[in-house]
Amino acid sequence: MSPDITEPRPRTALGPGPQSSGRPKRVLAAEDNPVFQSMLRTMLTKWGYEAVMARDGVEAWQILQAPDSPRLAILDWMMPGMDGVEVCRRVRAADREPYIYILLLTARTESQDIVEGMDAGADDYLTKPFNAHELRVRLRAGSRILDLQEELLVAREALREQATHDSLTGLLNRASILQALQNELSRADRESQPVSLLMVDLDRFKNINDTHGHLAGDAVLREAARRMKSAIRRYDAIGRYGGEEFLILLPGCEGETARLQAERVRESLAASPFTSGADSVSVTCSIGASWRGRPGISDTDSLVRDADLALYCAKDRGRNRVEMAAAQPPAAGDADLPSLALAVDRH
Ligand code: GH3
Ligand code: MG
Ligand code: MG
Ligand code: MG
Repeated sequence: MSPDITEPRPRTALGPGPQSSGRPKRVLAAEDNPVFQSMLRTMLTKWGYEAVMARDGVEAWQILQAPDSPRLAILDWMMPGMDGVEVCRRVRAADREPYIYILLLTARTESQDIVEGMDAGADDYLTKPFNAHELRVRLRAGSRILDLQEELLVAREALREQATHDSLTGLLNRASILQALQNELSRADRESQPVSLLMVDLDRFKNINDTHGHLAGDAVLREAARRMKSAIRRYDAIGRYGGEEFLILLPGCEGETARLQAERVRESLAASPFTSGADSVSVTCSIGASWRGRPGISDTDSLVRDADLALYCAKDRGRNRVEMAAAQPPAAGDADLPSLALAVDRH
């Protein structure tokens, strides 16, 4: 049953003041009339909000465009420069996240006016002169909606993270790293830049599982992911391609630069043993690198296939090493040849 909002009520009945992550919630109050302005400021502060005041619509719109603007706004309808309804329209047209909850204050009581205000995107309205308790409970209702929306955004972000990342290592998952490669190739086309791809496979990883158990194997995968991630540049991308296989994208790299980068990744694992409790395990990896020059014709599939072939050679030649595939020739007619192939540079 809803409480009678016109009745005075003890302060404690409304619980603690409105907070957002430990700070008082900020409320924008846009009002041109100095008497209403100071009333609003006093009430908001008393109710535990942080009041952010605007004297007209232009100022309100400026405040609401800032990235960290208040998410609750009380807008007077009639204001010089830009009225509250226009501010509403602009906020909704900007369609920003997180949502801004707008309460319109109006002296108008005609239902067609109310419809116009709500149509412009207001969430609620109060007619002047308004009852303080009513404003207070309506702000609380708005605040609850914003809290719910924040929970939804957090849940959506968690789902996105789950769908795009590998749960064991926290790296991009297979679909995402392949998508990143696809995006990078399109960008490289536009900017006429080379791209390299490393396929990394841990050496004799089955032995690690067999000797130390699967949990230790999992810990090795996590630590290997962490080390490789620290070994690459900020704008490179790394993902888990399969069990103990990883893909690393190196935008802007070709030939020797890619090989040096691959050596750095290899070294990051081989440099020191992995320790877990009393156990100490030496972990190495083999890396196959493919690259596309500028202009290049190779697509995602051919780069992956070529890196895979080069990786196979690295395994064949003793593991804990890097092998480069030759760059694909730029001639369009050669695109389908399984060429690449087999030309693996010796280092
Ligand atoms: P190579 O040097 O030729 O790559 O030998 P390898 O033992 O690393 O290769 P193989 O393909 O024979 O074995 C890979 C092993 O990785 C087998 C599989 O059980 C293990 N593996 C795959 N995913 C996971 C995982 O998520 N956790 C653990 N602990 N092991 C995994
Ligand atoms: Mg006014
Ligand atoms: Mg493997
Ligand atoms: Mg392996």
